[in-house]
Amino acid sequence: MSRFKYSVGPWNVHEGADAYGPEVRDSIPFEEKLKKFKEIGFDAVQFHDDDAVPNINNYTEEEIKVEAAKVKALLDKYGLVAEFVAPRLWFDPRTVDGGFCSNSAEDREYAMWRAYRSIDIARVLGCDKIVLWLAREGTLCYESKSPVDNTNRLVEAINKMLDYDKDIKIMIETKPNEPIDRSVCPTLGHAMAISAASKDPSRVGGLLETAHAMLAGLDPASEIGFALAMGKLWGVHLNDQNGMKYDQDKSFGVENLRAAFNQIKVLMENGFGENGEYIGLDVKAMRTEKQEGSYQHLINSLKIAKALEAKAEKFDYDFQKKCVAERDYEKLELYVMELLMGL
Ligand code: GLO
Ligand code: MG
Repeated sequence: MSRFKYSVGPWNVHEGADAYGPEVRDSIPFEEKLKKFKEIGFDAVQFHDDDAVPNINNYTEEEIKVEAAKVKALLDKYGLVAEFVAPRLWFDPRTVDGGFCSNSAEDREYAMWRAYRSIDIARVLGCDKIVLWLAREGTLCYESKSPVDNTNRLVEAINKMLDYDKDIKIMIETKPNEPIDRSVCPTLGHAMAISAASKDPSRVGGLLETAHAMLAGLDPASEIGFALAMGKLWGVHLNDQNGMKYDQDKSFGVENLRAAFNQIKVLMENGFGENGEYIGLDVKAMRTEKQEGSYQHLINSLKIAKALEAKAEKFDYDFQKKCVAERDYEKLELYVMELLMGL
């Protein structure tokens, strides 16, 4: 029995296209995905605004709420809830130079429109969390934008969102690069500073994704611990990553098992989930996977996460204290390895 509740996004079951090649699997209808998510053992679903309301640009504000209500009915039908809604500010031609930090005032306004619509959709779906994954906020050509303006524009956009809805909470999902070169908000330390600079720090927190921490050259469990210490870790995207290269979104724990164990352990030690937080698994299937394997990476990630919960449950804190008292960290390290290897 897991102590955590797990969440997933519809984009985590995908057709396998990458920057160098087209789709290799068929699309699976949204409702079918929901049904399967529940069967596999997920409790909640994550949304982009246009996952909930496809072709969002073609609808009026009222129509968007009507469309979102249909999705809410589907969630109810399968006993699922919505965890968050994230404005997708990286697809539309108006977000080509960023959203909130775009050099074009008109495009910044469009980004705010998407942010407000995401809040409306979240409300209809029955959740109060908005995720900002700031995909294109930063620079490709360094001299094209001022880092000071970028930061101020981000704070300004967040303040407007906080004003728009007095109960909404914003989680910044940090990432140092990809698709942007130099991101405006690369680490959770940056997210915490943006939170402190906002008009209501109590409603601005962070979401840590394993792969994103590794891309920044940081240890994911330590990033998680840092935000937990601030009381501002409201979501995680657990996955894995083999070194500092393109964002891989590999199944949780498959590359760095000990680091994965320590992510689960720090979440458990600090009561993550007790205020309704979910563990999101932001994982993608390998492109080699066949149609039948469209969900295998999710099944694997859940299995590994739960197995690591059981390992963390077994962790001998008395032994750890003894090793610390004797300052025998070699002994402690071997103990951890034996625990993980089942020796
Ligand atoms: C990409 C991000 C992305 C976000 C999602 C929700 O690197 O991890 O998958 O998590 O868009 O905001
Ligand atoms: Mg993510």
